[in-house]
Amino acid sequence: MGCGGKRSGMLAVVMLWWSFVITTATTTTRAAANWTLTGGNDTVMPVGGSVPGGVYSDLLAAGVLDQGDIYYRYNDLDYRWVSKSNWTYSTQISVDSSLLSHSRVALIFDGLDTAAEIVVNSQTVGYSDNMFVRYAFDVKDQLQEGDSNTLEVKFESPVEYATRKYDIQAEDYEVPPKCVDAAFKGECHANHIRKMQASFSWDWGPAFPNLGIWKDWHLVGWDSMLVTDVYFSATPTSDLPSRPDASFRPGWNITVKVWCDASVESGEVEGSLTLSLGDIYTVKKPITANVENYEAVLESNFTVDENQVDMWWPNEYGAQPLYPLTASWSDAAQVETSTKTVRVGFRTVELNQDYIDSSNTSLGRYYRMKVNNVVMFMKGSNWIPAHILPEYVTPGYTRYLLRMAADAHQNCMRVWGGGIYESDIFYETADELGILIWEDMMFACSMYPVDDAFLSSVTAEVITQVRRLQHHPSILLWAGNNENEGALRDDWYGTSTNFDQYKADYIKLYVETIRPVTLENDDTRPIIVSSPSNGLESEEEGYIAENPGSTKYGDVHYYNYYMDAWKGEGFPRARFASEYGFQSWPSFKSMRDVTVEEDWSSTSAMSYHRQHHPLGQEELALQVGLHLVTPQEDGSAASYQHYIYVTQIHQAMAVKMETEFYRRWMSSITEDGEGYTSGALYWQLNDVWQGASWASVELGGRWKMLHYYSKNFFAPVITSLYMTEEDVKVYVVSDLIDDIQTANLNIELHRYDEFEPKLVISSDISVEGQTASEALSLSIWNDLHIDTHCQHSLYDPVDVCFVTSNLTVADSATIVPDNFYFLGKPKDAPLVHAQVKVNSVSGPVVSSGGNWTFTVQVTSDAVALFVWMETDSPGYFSQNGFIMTQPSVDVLFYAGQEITSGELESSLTVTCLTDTYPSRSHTQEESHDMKDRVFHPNDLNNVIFL
Ligand code: BMA
Repeated sequence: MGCGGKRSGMLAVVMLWWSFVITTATTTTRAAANWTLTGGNDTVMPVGGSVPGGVYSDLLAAGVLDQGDIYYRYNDLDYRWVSKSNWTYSTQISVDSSLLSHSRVALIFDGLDTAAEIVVNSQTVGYSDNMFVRYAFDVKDQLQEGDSNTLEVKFESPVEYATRKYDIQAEDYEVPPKCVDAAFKGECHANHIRKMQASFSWDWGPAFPNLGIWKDWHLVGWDSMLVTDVYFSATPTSDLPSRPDASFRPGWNITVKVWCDASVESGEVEGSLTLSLGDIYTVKKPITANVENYEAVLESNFTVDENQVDMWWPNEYGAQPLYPLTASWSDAAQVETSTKTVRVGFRTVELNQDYIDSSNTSLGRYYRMKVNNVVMFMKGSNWIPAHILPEYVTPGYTRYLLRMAADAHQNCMRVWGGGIYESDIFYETADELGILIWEDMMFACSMYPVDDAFLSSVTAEVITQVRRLQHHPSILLWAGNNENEGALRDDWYGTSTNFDQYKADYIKLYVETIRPVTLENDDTRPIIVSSPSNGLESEEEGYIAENPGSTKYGDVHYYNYYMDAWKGEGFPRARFASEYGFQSWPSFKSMRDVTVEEDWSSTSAMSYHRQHHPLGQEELALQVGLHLVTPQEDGSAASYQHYIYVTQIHQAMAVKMETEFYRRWMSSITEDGEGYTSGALYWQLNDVWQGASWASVELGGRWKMLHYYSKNFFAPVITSLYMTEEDVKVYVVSDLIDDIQTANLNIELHRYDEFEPKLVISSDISVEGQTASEALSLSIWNDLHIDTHCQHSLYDPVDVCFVTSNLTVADSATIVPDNFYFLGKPKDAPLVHAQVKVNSVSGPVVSSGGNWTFTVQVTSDAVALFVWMETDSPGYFSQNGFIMTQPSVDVLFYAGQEITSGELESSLTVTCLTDTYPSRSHTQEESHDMKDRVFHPNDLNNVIFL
């Protein structure tokens, strides 16, 4: 049936909330849609419901959850009953004759979380079983004219649904894991429900198995076709140079596909497609669309000439110009029009997996990203959901987190497979900031069922998401899952007894379902089966490689909580490090909001409750104790703050050393083929709650020390130091395309007990672009002369001194952050108890963009380690957690809200490492150990005995 079958001239839309979608509409009755939430297995009176929204936030707003914030103390456990109950969202809607006059009327949900029966005027119109699918239910026959149409979405408890599905599956064979580790305090069988896997708990987050109408909904009547998604492919008409060049503006061959929802199930639909790309190209052409299963895809090819558009570049490689692409479908009579606008960018992406040496394949393959034909080192982090309840995530918060990543020089972010396909605003912001998105499909750390119903739900999910996201220039690649190849090969869940079955299932799901469905809808970017994997090598080995953690192929996830990370050596020389990290606790300011005094210690029941990583507290204590004096805790807020502070130091330092290691291996390779590391994405950028985790930014946006450090270790040019047996190696790593002809490298040898450096080694160097190279190798005895400079009657010379590095680039705007390296361990060092304070706060300087910047002058009377400032005011500092080798340092504070310098000053606190040492009031007799004694500079010897 063509569009001649339509009966009325206008398209009626009751709900229309697609971003950038304009559809000729006759009615909009969203205001009338007041939702009611009922359920709780009949224990709860009906309350107001929010759409989009979720059951936890609605029950909280209604006062049913009466113990306050969902994250307060043990509320995650106390509120768990919510997820074990069934709930119904219902509303009454008014429908007019014009809506019903259309040939198709559908109730469209952009997202239902998760298992629900959809009922219109007491008649079931369909079911949902996947949080990531866009559902369209035909409702023309069920609706009636007037304002008393009832719409009900009846959700089954996700916990019970998953258990039910697990039980059915287990009658055949079990699909593990049966349950999360007890340390997660979570719910079982998340792998049997297509919903945010982490909502059942994770090793960094609580279980809040939400349910509700989590995205927008629309009631739409139409007679021809609705534009749902727009595909964009751009291939340059000439070879791209291998260096970024803003003046190079090639021509592009463009393919646009427009996916439409048709009003008819099959047949031909007449109409016209109008496409416009900014003011560069417009076309309107008549089309006969072929409809199958209510869908049509319209294709158009055209060319953009040279010098018409600028290329899109990742962060710090160039600009991110975006062009509006509008697709409109009009029926033949030109009365019904559906339009969608997306923003596109002109760039190419490639995951290069060439053999390192085709004449010696045993060296393995590259795993490097080429964007616009330029090989780029990927610097970034892993993204988890911004809150355990998606309805609490504002566009502003999403933007903020991405901006903080871009500010810290990140050009890549992995959307991890246990969360959600992110919001439109997330990808739009990534497009604007030049952050390349490594997009996992939402499967993580599990085996998955492969029955027909499951596979067809996954197919619908992949279609929904790939079509929604395809046009974003920021998306770098698709990855089928998180860690499931490794889980199977290394038998994480006892699958080895039935390995062939699980392997066959794995191939069915990722290789035979997800991959082809993805490629059918997006042939413009790479898809890898698993993340991590050995890439092509995994494929050649039948998808489950013998050693998926190989350093010669693909990407690697590496965690080791027993190593001495501060040495800066011993990490895998991987091709691509897509996950690695260490834990810490969020600030006291964050913890204070959700705890009470009795919780304030590392060994409290609350600390164990919020430490979901098995043995996490013990490993954290071990890691802290490797390098730092473990603060004594006495249950006071002050000692708890010291504990938090040292965990953040440990994390910042360990991740810094590991990241620098990966960067140092960017351009060299061992004889065995290890090296040529092409990316470092630390785990993890953000947090879902206030608990122990690997995050660099706390829930709410406060920076942990790691985030400050990341701004330095991800800088385009860095110096990086590490020590072999007797030599300090000084590397310079540059991501810049161009060489730096002249730079001055200064290495200083410092004692912990005096400001003046003992030795300065200065050297003029040149820095090769996109290269990591050893600039200096300094023998600690013969070059640094630590035997003379670092003498101390009680100490080993390596413990008395540390080294700083500084690189000044002549004639360039390139600012290279200063760096440092401890020859020994701070816990063994003769630290002076420094008096560090905020001397003054001046400003603000208000920029034209309305940014408020203050200058904070920090002073110290001795060398101070890990100088850490905190304030209640939103904002962040230009540096924090730094080493003071001078009596005074100016630090900028970028305020997130309007404040006075006085207000800022009075809220500022500053801590340095020796503040966490046992108090000076301890006498020698009181101390169990001489090492507990701390002296003030005025004290005898001016040292701390450790
Ligand atoms: C990896 C991730 C997550 C996890 C993290 C820290 O396994 O993929 O599953 O949170 O390590 O353990």
